[in-house]
Amino acid sequence: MISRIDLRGEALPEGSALRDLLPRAEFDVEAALEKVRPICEDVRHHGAAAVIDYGEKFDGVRVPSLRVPAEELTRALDELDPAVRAALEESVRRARLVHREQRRTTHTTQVVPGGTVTEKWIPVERVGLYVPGGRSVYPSSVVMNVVPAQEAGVEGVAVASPPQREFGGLPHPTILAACALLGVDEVYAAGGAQAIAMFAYGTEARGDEPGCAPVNLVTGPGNIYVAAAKRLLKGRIGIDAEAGPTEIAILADSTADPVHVAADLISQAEHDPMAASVLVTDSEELAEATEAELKTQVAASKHVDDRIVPALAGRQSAVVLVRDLADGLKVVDAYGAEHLEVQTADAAAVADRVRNAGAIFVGPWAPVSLGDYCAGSNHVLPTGGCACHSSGLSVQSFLRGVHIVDYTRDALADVAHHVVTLAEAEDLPAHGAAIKARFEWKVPQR
Ligand code: HSO
Ligand code: ZN
Repeated sequence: MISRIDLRGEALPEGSALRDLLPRAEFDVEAALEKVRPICEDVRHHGAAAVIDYGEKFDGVRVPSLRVPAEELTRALDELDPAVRAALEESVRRARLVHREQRRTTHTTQVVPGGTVTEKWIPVERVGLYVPGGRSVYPSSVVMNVVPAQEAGVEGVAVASPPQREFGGLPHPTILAACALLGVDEVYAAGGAQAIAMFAYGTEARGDEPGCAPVNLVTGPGNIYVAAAKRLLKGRIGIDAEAGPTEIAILADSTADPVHVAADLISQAEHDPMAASVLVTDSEELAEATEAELKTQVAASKHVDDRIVPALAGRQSAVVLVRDLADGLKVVDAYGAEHLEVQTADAAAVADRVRNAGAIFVGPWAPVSLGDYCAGSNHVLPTGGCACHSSGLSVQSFLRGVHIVDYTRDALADVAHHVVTLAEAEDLPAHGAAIKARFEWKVPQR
């Protein structure tokens, strides 16, 4: 059901050579670009009408209005299963605790007497949060997008999620309920590339229905067309990341429990036939026990044929055997998983040695499922190896750091000669002149 890669033979190669030995899903955003380009252009020129037409084409339902009426949000929250509501409230509470503490504070550095640089963190004015529909209806993703935006102090928060035919063209009721729970009242029944284009270009008001004002930043996971639209519109809007299929890597030794390891590998395979589940271990016994356990647990799972089996059997998933944990660490660093579990002896110390992962889950009692819902951490994380250079969604994603430069006459005079020298070295004499003009066209001598 899951393939094996045996790296115990010789010394591990470095860098990209090692990466090439490891499994990874193909997620060819480039190929989807040509498909989404005309969609984005249509939305740019025809606004809401184009978004509605594409919704009819791709989601199979023509929405009466893009903007979800306020009473539908209230109704969805009223009708939400009380147990789901309580769980979402706990998820929100924990996420707020963590995200509130991420808020960076304004800091002033006195560079020289009379010369300061203050770094001020200013929230983005207006954001569009994308929440997928279809196979993945995740109210938890509403929480993971909205909480950091709110904790950052973003004033304009709009959510878009695909219209669902069985709900009369509204987004899924649990998505609406989660928005209502979080106090988000601007929700659009729009999905795919057309939703991202709607956020980027805005749409006009139609009759009583208000338009969608353009946003500055779009965040949230989505399918390949959402990723392609983000890539296409990046620049006009800011984006968080181009989310690919979900990934779990588990670094485990002989102390790990194969029942837990198998359950956790299946837990992310359940998302998507393209999801990746990778076990990296120095223990052949654990590898064998996990493979046997996978068979038993998969047989007792839901979503088996459409997601779990193709995900585990796909070339993106594998059991990777390594000589020792040091090699295991090299492998997980080269892979840069979205989620990495460390299930080894002294797991905290081993986890501390990891460089590349979107989020790290330490020991037997911190499975990825906990992080997906109720750890307090964020579950919108870098995929496809992007953990080597990017972070998951956080309050920081919604803030911009602005430098405020404040110098007195004396402080400028002290450094004027250096500025003029560098300006001349770069053949930019007007830069130097902007300094000299303040001192009777002379460079102050200090
Ligand atoms: N594991 C997914 C997030 C998710 N899981 C939502 C359950 N619901 C990507 O991090
Ligand atoms: Zn998940």
